[in-house]
Amino acid sequence: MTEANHTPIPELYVSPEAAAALKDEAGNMPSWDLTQRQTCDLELLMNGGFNPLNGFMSEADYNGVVNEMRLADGTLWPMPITLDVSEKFAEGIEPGTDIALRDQEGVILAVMSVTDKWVPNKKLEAEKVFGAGADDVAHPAINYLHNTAGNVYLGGPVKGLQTPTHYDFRGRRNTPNELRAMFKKLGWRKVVVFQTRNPLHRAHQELTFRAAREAQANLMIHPVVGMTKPGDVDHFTRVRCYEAVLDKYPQATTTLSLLNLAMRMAGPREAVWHGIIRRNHGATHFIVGRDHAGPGKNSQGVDFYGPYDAQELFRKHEDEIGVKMVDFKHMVYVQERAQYEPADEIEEGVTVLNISGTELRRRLREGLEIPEWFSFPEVVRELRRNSPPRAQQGFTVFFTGLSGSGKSTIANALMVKLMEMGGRPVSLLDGDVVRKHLSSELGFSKEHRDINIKRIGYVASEITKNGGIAICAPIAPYTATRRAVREMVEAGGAFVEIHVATPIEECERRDRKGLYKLARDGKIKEFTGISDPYEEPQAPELRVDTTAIDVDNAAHQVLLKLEQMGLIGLR
Ligand code: PPS
Repeated sequence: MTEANHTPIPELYVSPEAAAALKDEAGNMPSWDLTQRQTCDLELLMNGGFNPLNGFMSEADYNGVVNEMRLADGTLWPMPITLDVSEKFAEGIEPGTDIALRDQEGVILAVMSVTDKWVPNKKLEAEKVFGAGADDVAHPAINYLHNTAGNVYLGGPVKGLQTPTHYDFRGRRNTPNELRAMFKKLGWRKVVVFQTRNPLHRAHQELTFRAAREAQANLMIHPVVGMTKPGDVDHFTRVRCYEAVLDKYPQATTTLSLLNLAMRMAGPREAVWHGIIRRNHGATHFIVGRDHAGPGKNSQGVDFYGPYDAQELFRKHEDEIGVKMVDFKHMVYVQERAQYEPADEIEEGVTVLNISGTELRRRLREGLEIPEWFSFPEVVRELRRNSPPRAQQGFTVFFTGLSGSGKSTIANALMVKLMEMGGRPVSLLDGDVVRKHLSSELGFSKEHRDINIKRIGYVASEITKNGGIAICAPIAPYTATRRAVREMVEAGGAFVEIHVATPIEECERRDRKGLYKLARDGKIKEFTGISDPYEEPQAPELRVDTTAIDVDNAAHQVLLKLEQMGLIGLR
């Protein structure tokens, strides 16, 4: 186990001739469009990363894995690798059917010969595999189970036709056999692997370097770039950071390779799974911390698994996993000695410095200093580029309120004021204008209003993500739809909801467009506030009522709010 195994591992790819023939046949097979997670799983099935699996799991393997962490033949395997499909697709599929598996662009990657079809007990799967709080969709894998995964699982062996295409960092992506061959060529007999889904800072560099030195082994930084925890730093930024840190290691004994794994955040079970995957990639040692691959906080704000010990489960199965566990030492910076040391080896009375993940994010957000003892300047530069201070990030101002409440007028005034300040491009998505250009075929039913608002939200989120300011001014009468837009936008910047709370009596008294009269006369149906609902926002960032204040004043209140949130700097 402590000597690397350089023998090639079985892959599921068929010969190029067989692939060409299967591709022709596949045109007549039922075809399944893989989800992003399934595409990641398929890649590792095909290239041997999930060896000994030869396809998506059968029902017997699945039951064994969920209940005992073992395949039906007794082999240790902690994670269900299943092909979930919709009930509709499953209707026509029986054991014996071959199905074509396609990526998101429709390219046929593999053919699966279905042997099993069953309806899983998702609740049980969530409980057994992902632990406490089986219905809590704050856990990314439980969320996938309940909100993305189809209700039927199909299992069967897979024949690989083609590897999924990656356009980014191609030189850094390696299959298990490529790594085995490389280790053989370099004469690397011991390889310590470090798994991560975060940028590397000095503490990680110290810990990995130390781990490799203690094991007298070479080191492979093996970050996950498939799917990690929602909210993580994107892999493009991370890989640029890893490449920068690579220079800080001895070149002859350290390498970096990217793993296109879809993580599940399953703590101890995940650690064991990662170990098996790394064994397949030619590792002899694997760095594991007590809280390896943790899912973080549940929807009550409490840690999902509480304090847990992934090392314990790993150690118990070390022989079967086939790689040796190396302790993830918690490294801290000792100011007096100006160096990193393992926290459990430090005597009392010295000054220990540390910056938590939350504190790092705050400093990045607010453009504050990040000291050199904490991270490398190259890494900090990349992170700052990815997460500029708030006053340089994009954001959306979303006005909502009744027809005639003053949304468009304030929005226009705000746009002009922001343009006067300069610095960021501003786009106005006014209700009437959007309905002319983006939503001209839509009416005012609940369904159509929702489509209209989601379109506005999508455009606003794109503008926000790219550093611009989007000002939206639709009625947007439904709370749930406004929440959906908020979520979309917040993935790329701030969302500022302004309720223009001018009472209906005042809106009707003004009746600028004469619409209230028409609505009262029954000439316009489903008119908001008269014959259609308006659900008031419960906690908008700001509420303004234009009954008693003028437009300029209202727009200025919005500016003050933006300033308070750190989104603009008033001169
Ligand atoms: S929604 O509910 O957010 O999709 O509405 P929105 O896109 O903002 O469009 C509202 C403008 O359309 C005019 N209008 C109506 N409003 C409400 N209900 C009905 N039935 C209706 N029919 C036409 C009205 O001029 C709204 O403009 P504003 O600027 O809000 O006065």
